[in-house]
Amino acid sequence: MDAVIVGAGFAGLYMLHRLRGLGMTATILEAADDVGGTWYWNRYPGARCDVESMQYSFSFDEALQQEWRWSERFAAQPEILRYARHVADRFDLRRDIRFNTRVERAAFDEAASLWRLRTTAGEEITARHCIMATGCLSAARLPDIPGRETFRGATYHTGRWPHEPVDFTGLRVGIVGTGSSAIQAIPVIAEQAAHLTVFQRTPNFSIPSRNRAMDDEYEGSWKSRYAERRRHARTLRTGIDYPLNPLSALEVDADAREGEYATRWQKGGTAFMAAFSDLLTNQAANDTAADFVRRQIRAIVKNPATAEALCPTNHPIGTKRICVDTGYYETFNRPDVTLVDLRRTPIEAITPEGIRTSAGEHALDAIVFATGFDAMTGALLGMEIAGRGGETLARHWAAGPVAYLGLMAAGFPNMFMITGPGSPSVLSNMMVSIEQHVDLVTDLLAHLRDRGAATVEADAAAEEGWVRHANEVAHRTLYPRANSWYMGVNIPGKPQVFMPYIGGVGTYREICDGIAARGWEGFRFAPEASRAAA
Ligand code: NA7
Repeated sequence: MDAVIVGAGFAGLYMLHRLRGLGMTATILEAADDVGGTWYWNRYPGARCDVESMQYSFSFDEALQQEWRWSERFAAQPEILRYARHVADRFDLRRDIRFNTRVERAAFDEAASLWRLRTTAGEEITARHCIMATGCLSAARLPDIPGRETFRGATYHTGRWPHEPVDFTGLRVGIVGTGSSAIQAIPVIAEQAAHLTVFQRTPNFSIPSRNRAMDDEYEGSWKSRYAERRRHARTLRTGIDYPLNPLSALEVDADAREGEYATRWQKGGTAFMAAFSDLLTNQAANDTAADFVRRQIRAIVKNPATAEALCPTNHPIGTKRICVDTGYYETFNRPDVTLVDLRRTPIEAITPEGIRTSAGEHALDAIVFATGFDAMTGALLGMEIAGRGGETLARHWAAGPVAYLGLMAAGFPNMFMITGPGSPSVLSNMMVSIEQHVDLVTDLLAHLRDRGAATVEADAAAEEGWVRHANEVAHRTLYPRANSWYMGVNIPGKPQVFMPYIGGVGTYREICDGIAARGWEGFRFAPEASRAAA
């Protein structure tokens, strides 16, 4: 086989399609029993994309993008999963996908120039190239709270939600965490449960989505110029086409600033963070946006103590991923919802009956852990990956992930990471970044074939240079000031480095295109091992 792809989310599906276009043989190995990746696993109540559906979709096929119809401005998980299934069927991808197949080891056989993968069922699969399409937020993380196993009721993780319906009717439910997943789930669970207790360690900033049914005019405005708008989006910082204000928040007067924030708050969604050009680089500018959101929280939430507890104070707005909600803050006005501020009363233990904080026990029938992921590296390091000389990825990344362009790690020939650490990935519209990386890998493999080489790998100096550059760019922004999963802070013992590339989707694409145009600068090509020996 020419290539094995790990993961049948959007990255794996498109990669398979492109490899077939090159005339290559390829198979996807997928742990789940269906396609969809993130959208297969994250089926918690309220799960929804925070990038508009007209943009959170593939652009590679004009007929596909014209024929698919989204029902809402922000699509909910079931609809996005239907879309992933549609893509798999429309391009006849399933015949090359092996479901219920989890990879536990991938090792490069230098003598044969082959990757040897082993599944948890003990099967070995070999291929010339190995493409990791394993996702950035796919290794779900449960917190190390003492007594977790002793709880008598049902427990759930938002990122591993069961496929059978979950009914909270009449139950006392507790939810741990207030990140994007919790902020989407809380209003929906509150509707059903007898009582919902929200255990909050760090409050987050959330912007209303103003989600609504898709209207024909809006859909038409995209579809009539789809190719052109997609091209434009690829040049932007986040890969999302929304109005960007080129002004600094500090160069306009207070009224104009307030007006800009109010308009964006009213329109909803992550475009709020594009209200001014310097919100993520200048603390004083950022403070003006953070203050605006805190004032909205205080205006919405009726109980002043609850409102205060919900106001984020310890990170600049946007430096932890901004949340997008439907009725999140309003939910705390319900009599059957309680906020527990863990900064005042920390969790001591999970007991058979519920969750005990320093203030006493909260009796619960079910606990939802919305406690996030081992982001960007978790899925990769969850496998044993060995490159040249048996060097493992875990050792190579002992001080934090390093990879040239976030695409290839030095010493791991013919292994590619789609949206790996060091690429814009989670700071962007994932669909745009996935398509760009898949296209890049496709071009690189075509080049490899044209020059008759057997392996390509990142040069160690190029890798080091890229990591240095990515770090410099990150430290010009406010992002490193937050204890975020971007920095690996949520995982005990994980090296704290800023993992995604923050230079922007458009800039990153230009850099990659330049590297390709200059004959794939920073990549090393080698002939067939046997031919080299001869
Ligand atoms: P996040 O954003 O990592 O949120 C996890 C939440 O869980 C966050 O509020 C954490 O608080 C909280 N948490 C984690 N461990 C604990 C313990 N031990 N006790 C209390 N609270 C805890 O994950 P999400 O799934 O919401 O979102 C991930 C991304 O998916 C999101 O950004 C979107 O891109 C989609 P903390 O902030 O660490 O104090």
